[in-house]
Amino acid sequence: MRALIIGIGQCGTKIADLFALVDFETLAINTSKGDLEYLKHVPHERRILVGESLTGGKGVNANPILGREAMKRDLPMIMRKIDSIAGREDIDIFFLTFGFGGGTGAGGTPVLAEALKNEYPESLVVAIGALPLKEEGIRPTINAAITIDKLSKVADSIIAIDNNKLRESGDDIGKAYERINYTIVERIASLLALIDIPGEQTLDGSDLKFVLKAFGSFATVGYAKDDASRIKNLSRLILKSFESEGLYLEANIESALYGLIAIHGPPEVLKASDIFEALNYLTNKIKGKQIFRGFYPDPREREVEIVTLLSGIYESKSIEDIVITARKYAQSFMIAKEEAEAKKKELLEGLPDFDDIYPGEVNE
Ligand SMILES: Nc1nc2c(ncn2[C@@H]2O[C@H](COP(=O)(O)OP(=O)(O)OP(=O)(O)O)[C@@H](O)[C@H]2O)c(=O)[nH]1
Ligand SMILES: [Mg+2]
Repeated sequence: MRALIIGIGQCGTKIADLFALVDFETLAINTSKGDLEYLKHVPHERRILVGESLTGGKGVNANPILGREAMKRDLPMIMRKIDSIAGREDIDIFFLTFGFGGGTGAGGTPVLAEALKNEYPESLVVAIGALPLKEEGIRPTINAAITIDKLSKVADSIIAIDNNKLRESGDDIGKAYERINYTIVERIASLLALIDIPGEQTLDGSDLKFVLKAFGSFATVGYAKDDASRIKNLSRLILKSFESEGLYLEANIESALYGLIAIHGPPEVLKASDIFEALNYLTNKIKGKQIFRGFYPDPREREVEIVTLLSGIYESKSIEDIVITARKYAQSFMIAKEEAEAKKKELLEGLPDFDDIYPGEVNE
């Protein structure tokens, strides 16, 4: 299984930087030169500045139209770079990481996603995006709603992470971002690490691709971990990985089509009866009634780690809140704009031109 992580914009490249730290193949794309320089782990030749002619390397200030244009202008160069990274060997999944609320990531990600789908029809394109905090105001919410709509038409799945969940931590914002970025990377990295390795019942790349090929609907990655000595019934820990704090997204898991679950830990704790109890419960709960599973008993382990993936989700309060707020705003904005235009016309109607009042001032 070969994955390429492509970070777009500041949030996205910070997440890609953490993936690079744990040895994933990465690429970082931004309109801000400074933000690219600030990265620590993505190799320098894998950092791409886009839209320099448009922005002078200074970012697009949450304007997704500029973000989109920057990506379009430099798309041939980016696609050549990706082609040189891919070489002859296929890339199974492109993970595009970004923040939904800014300009570079929100505007540029759908452009790149579409180009990748056209150029690499056998590969999956999975968007991993952070949803804006409510306090950030209306612009990030609108950027997010429109970007969700665009990605839902080109990406295979959208893994949305709700930043509003950060608030529950009480950390300062920088720390909270760092923590959530770390969490995303830990979950995806743990999941990918368990694909194509030996185990009791194993998951392979085609299982993961099957689950993530979900016509641009939402997906979420859950996680639970505990010390093996503390576990009385593993089924409880499995169910916990599907709960709200496990998932980082307010979503109705019953609306999911597919699930995937990977369990790693000491053999004496991975009891078949506990595992099947939880799996039967979950299989019946989700709409698509299919859960792929992998068990990886490892006598050297003292902890049990569970990574879950649910896809095909179409009921999510986090997403609905954003879409409804953006639509309401757009409607009232359009009405206000029409009113302003009508009022302006009414106010200025019947005014003469200068020539009507000052005739003959200029000799022709
Ligand atoms: N989870 C997480 N969210 C972030 C992080 N940084 C920014 N965000 C969110 O992402 C959105 C802003 O996106 P950025 O990535 O900063 O913007 P950008 O894509 O670089 O675009 P411009 O700065 O406008 O050029 C906001 O909604 C933030 O809440 C981060 O490190 N982690
Ligand atoms: Mg930026």
